[in-house]
Amino acid sequence: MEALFGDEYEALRMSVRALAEKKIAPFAKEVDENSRFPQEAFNALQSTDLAAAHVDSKYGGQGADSLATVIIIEEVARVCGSSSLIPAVNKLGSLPLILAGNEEQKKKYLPQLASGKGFSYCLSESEAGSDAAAMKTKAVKQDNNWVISGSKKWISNAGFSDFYTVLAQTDPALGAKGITAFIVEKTDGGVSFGAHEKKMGFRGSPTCEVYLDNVTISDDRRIGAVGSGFALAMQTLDHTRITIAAQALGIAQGAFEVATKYSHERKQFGREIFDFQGVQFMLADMAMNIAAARQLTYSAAVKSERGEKDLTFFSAAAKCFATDVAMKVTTDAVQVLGGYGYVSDYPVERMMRDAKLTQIYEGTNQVQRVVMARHLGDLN
Ligand code: COS
Repeated sequence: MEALFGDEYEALRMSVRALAEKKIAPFAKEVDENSRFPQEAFNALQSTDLAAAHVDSKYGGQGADSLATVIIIEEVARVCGSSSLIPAVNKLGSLPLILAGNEEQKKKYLPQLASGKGFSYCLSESEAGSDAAAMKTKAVKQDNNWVISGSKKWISNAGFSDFYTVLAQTDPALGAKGITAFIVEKTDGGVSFGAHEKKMGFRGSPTCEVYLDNVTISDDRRIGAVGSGFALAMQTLDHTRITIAAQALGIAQGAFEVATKYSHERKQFGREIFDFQGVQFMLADMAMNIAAARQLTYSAAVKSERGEKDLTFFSAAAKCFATDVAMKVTTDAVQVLGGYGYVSDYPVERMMRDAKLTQIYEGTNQVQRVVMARHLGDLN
């Protein structure tokens, strides 16, 4: 961990923080209120190569490692959860290609991703959420083509992204072993999008259904072997659940800072409310839990980078722990601010709404516990 966590990561944190405070934070409230895409954040991240920093420099990206990507997402989430989904979704959508795509596919898509075209991930369906292998979307081989039909639900940045990794059944009789991954482009015939979901939080990030109506693509859009898609989807989540932990960490950090500052400004009974032990204990607990979540998240990121055998356990643990911490911290931050916390003059109510989603997506925290329990044997 020490070897990987050097000064350059702190320098990266400071530069992303400065960018986020100057170019992203000023729009966070209005983006949330109007449920609009955070275009200013996208412009700021794209112009500094942070929107898809994980893309290898060979393909025009920054080649940010897992820990650097976590720090980028954390710092953006500290001021705006919705904006932090830009780098997080780009990594999630493109990771199957990075892990299992061939060189031609990488040369075709990764430079476009680095140059600002988004990449989304299409796994979930209306009847296949936690039970992802129960998906009904199917891909049928016709000569050298695949015809994909079905629909995918709760797809982050749908409509904004140009590219979609779509998981589809290619042999329903085989269950999880009959699923294959494909790259679908927004402009492919038969691709369309549903209305934006009206969400509790993360309102700046479009979430829509993706409809696939006999989308016909050639076999060179298949990622990896036929039937390898479910394992690839799970392997992808092993790496990207850490980015959700990072997002949660950033949201919690942002709420903690607002609550601490407020506790020194707000006076009741003739003194700062910080002077009351009841408030001090809440802030101390927030700081303690954030520090613990950060250690777990960064260790999981290092394990992701090194491909260590207990990654599956650690990524689920980091996601589960950090997102539960974010929910608790943001709820307590609202409590510290009292009536002011409950209205949108301060950002903590938005942060509390955003935190809730982190406990649900990329696998509910109940699924994370299932994953951890199945991988206890990987621990040293
Ligand atoms: N890495 C590589 N391969 C994996 C894997 C991993 N982490 N997890 C599973 N696989 C492969 C294995 O090959 C396994 O086959 P074997 O039995 O031969 O080992 C196959 O996939 C099926 O795995 P499993 O039997 O564990 O699948 P389940 O249907 O029981 O599903 C859970 C397990 C619940 C953990 C999985 O469906 C899941 O993570 N669900 C949540 C999905 C999710 O996160 N959705 C959010 C939307 S994505 S943003």
